[in-house]
Amino acid sequence: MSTALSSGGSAAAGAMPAKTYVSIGQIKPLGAAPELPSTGGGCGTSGGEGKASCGTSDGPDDMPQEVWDKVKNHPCYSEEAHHHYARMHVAVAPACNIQCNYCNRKYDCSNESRPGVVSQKLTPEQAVKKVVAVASEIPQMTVLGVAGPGDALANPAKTFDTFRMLQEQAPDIKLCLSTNGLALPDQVDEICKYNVDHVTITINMVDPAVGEKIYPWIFWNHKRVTGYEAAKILHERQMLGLEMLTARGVLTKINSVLIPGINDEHLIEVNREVKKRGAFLHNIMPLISEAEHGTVFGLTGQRGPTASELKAVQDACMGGANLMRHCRQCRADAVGLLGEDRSEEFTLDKLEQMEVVYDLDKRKSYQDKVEVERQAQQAAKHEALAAAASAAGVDDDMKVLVAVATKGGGRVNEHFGHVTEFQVFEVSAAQALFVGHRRVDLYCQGGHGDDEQLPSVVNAINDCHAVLVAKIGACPRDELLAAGVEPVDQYVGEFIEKAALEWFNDYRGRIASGAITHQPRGDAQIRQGAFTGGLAEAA
Ligand code: CLF
Ligand code: SF4
Repeated sequence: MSTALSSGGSAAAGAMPAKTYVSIGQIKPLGAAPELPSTGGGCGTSGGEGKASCGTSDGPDDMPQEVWDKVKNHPCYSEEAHHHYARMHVAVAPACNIQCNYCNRKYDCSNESRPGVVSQKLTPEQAVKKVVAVASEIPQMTVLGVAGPGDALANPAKTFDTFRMLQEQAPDIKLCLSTNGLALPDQVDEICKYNVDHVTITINMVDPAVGEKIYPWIFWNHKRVTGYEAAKILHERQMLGLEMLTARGVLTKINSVLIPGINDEHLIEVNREVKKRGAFLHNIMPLISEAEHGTVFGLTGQRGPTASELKAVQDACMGGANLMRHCRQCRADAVGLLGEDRSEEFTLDKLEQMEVVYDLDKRKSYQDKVEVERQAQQAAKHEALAAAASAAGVDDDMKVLVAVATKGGGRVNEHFGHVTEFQVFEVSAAQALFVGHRRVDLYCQGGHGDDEQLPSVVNAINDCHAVLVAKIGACPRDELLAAGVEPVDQYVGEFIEKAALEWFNDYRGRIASGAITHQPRGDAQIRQGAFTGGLAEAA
C-alpha cells in the first residue's frame, strides 16, 4: 500500500497553478497516453487500451478472469450486462460531509442519482428486508449499491450494517457503494472487510483551482473548510482513497460531472490521473441543472452539456481510462434494470404484505437462462460484424448514430410511443457501440399519440440517422422523416447490435447505389431529470 500511496501526485497536483480551460468545442483527443505506471487491474492491463468502454468487452478474453468474475453481471461495470442484469439502491445514507454546487440536499445525491426525491429513507434492517424481497422477485438483480441520498461513507455505520446483514442473508448479491471520497481513506479496511468489490468515487477535478468552483465547502476535522483549501483536501483524499483501493484489489469507477466552462477539458486530465492510479472505469455524466432544483448551479444559470458536447469529451478521453457511457444517473432508491425504476413496487407498506422466499437455486437457474440469452446476443453481434466488415463500403470510415427503442434483453422490442428512454449506438463497419441514452416524455398517452410531445422526442434523437422501433404510427413516422431521422421497424425482436449493423449495411448500400445521399446530423438535447415533488430529509 505504501508504494501506491507514495506514487501519488496528490500533493503536487494540489500545488498546481490555476489554469484556464478551453471550451468543449476546442477539445482535442487525448491521443497517445503519456507513460504511466501499470494499473492495478482491469482492462487497462490487458488490452483495454483504446477501447471505448469496458462495457463493450466480450468476455474473459479482455481482462483477467478474476476481474471478469466481478464485472460480468454488474450492470454498471459491464455495458453488455446492463441489458440483462439489474441493480438496486437502498437509501440508508442521508448525511453528507461536503457541498457540491450541483446538489440540493433536500433532494438527492447527484453523484449517483438524478435529482429526484428518495421516497423513503430506510434503516439498515428495513433496507436488508427490501433487498431480500427484491432479490426474490427480480432474480436478475445482482448488485446492491448504497448511493445516498447523501454520501455512503459519511454514514459508515448505516452503510456497513446494511452490508453485514445482507451478506448473511443473501450472500450472492454483490455489494457496491458510491462516495465523494473525503472519508474514503479511513474506510478502506471496512470496505475490504465486507467484500465490497465495487466502489465509485465522484472526482470532478484534479486541480483545486477547478475544484473551488464546484465545492463551496467540506466538513473536515470537525470544522467547515472553504475555497481552495477545501478543494485541495478533497482532491488529496480522493487520490489517496483511489490508490488505497487499487492496492487492495477493489474495482473502482470514477464518476465525473461534466460542467461546461468549468471542468470540460479538465476531465481529460482527470481521466489520465485516475487511470494512472488504477481506476477501472471513468463515467463522465452531464450536469443536471435547472433553477427549480434549487442548486447553486441551477440558480446561477450554469447549463449542462448538449449530447454532442458530452460525446466530444468522452471521445477525447478514449485511449485513457476505459469509459462508461451507459450510466442513467439513477436515484438513490432505484430498483431494476438501468433506465427502469421499479422502486414503487417495493415500498415499505407493500413489503409488509409480500411473501418473501429467498431461493438461491431459483435465482441461479434464472441467471443461467440470462447467460444463454446474453451469449446468443454476442454471437449475433459477431456474425453481423463479420457481415458488415466484408460488405463493400462506400465509406468505410463512416460512423452514424442510431437510436433504439427497447424494453430490455438487448433487443429491439419497444413501440415508439411507449419509449421513455432511447438507447443510442454508434454504428460503423467495425462496431455497434453503446454511446448513450436519451430520456423522453411518453409520446403515447392513453392509447393516443400526443403530438405536442413529438418535437421534444425528435430533439432528443436529432443527432441520429435512424431509430429502430418495434412499431410506430404514421404521424411520428412522418415527423421523424421530415427531421431527417429514418424510422425503421423491420427488426422487431432482433438483438440490437445485429439490427443496427444490418440497417447500417443497408444504408451504405443505398448510398452506394445512389438512392440516397449521406447527410450529417445535428446536435441533440439531453433531457434534464424531473422533480417529482416531496422533500427528502436534509443532511
Ligand atoms: Fe449503484 Fe453506482 Fe453501484 Fe451502479 S449505479 S452504486 S455503480 S450499483 Fe450505475 Fe446508476 Fe450510473 Fe451509478 S447507472 S448512477 S453508475
Ligand atoms: Fe450532494 Fe452527493 Fe455532493 Fe454530497 S457528495 S453534496 S450528497 S452531490
